[in-house]
Amino acid sequence: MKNPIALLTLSMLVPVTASALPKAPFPDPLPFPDILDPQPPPPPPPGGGELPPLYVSSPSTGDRTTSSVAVSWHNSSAALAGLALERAASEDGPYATVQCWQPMNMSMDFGKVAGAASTGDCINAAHPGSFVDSGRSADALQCYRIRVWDAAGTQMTSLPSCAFTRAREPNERVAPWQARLMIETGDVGGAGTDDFIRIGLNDHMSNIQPHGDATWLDYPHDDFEAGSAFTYDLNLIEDFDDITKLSVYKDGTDDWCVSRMMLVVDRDTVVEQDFTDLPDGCRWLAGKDNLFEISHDELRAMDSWREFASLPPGFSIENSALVSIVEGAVGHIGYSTELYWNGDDDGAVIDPVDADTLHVDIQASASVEDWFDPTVRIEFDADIVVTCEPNKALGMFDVTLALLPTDPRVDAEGWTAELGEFLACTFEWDWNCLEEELADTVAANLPEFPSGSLQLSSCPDVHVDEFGSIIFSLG
Ligand SMILES: [Ca+2]
Ligand SMILES: [Ca+2]
Ligand SMILES: [Ca+2]
Repeated sequence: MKNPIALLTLSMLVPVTASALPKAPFPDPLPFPDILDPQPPPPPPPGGGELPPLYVSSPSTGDRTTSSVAVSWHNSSAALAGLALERAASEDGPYATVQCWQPMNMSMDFGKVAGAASTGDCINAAHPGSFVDSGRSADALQCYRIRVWDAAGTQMTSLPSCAFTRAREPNERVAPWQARLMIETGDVGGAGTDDFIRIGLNDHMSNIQPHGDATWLDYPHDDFEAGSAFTYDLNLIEDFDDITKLSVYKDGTDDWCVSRMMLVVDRDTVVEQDFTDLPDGCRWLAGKDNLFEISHDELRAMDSWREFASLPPGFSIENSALVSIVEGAVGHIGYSTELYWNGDDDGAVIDPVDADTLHVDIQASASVEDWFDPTVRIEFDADIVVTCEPNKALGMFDVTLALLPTDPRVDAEGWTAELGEFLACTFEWDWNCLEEELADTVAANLPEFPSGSLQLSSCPDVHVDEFGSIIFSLG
């Protein structure tokens, strides 16, 4: 197993502050349909005739605090007599009215509207299209839907949208600098798999906030073989408390049995699962039962979760940790591109260039239909950029560190033109465009780590050593 970071730590000196980390800019591929995105109102009928009759569309959730959620919606139907915003503690309800709007000039008979709010509770005005729902509990799911009715008493109810209120105030939040998952595969017959595995740190459905923080796992070796264990770097998340669900999803038909897993965030173990007491000594993900989840409430009830304390990265980031991050990022991208790891010759090598530059050299393979799979080389230099600003309130310095790739380049081992021709670029008359896209995608996704903000008592000297590790020293 790879030792992530540093032999020495700054744990007594360096609290990690809450700060936003950039998120991966590429969309995560989801095997589930995104069916519940808030929708704009339907277009007016052709020819500019009458407005469509009563309609309703899902609300969307916006800013979240520890006690409120901003909700907005569309509805401008001419048939609308009243509109209610409803809330529940889960998607399935039961829903209760938060607020409703009923302009006086809309005549209607409330007696006909079963379940609608009473006349007295509605505001005598047109609905505003948005509402900040306050007085909520922290770190709790809030689900919203819209109910509308017309003057004849016809009602419609939208699909729900949900959001977790924030768990902590902004100055108390933790923006993790590292998230890793150790996975051990069971040792019984057929326990290993060659399927893709996706680890989710929150929901995969787009109507829930937060959602979509997930990583496809693939390193340049045969992953998830029986009896093996490996630690995977996961894509980072902006806010530790946005880990609202831990899921393990298997995409494919090769059954898999997991014996242990452990989620480690900022060097602190937050979730441990041991399935060795089960009949096969492991938990099967097989057939349609291909998803294992630990819910928000289960996570929050764990002692290891409640006792989470982020530890800083320490005095160095070892070369092996940097290589692991790069290989994890390429494996994740591989799920949605033609890039993949093929055998022991593939992988990443990171070498020093000078005191503040690393050279990254990735060898992977590309799958090409009806052809052989060429080897693909991706290379770039990564400049280490350090900022250090005084934090007067704390009498400390806010320090950030980023790896900025320069001049990424890709070569498909002598078969550049053929690779382009066989892949997506044919119609753009640019046989290299897939390669350029790959290089940009890889480069854009690598410098995520370590880019959190640290607080130090002085500005550090940061340099690359002869082994291609990053060393911090306090002046
Ligand atoms: Ca299997
Ligand atoms: Ca495998
Ligand atoms: Ca692999």
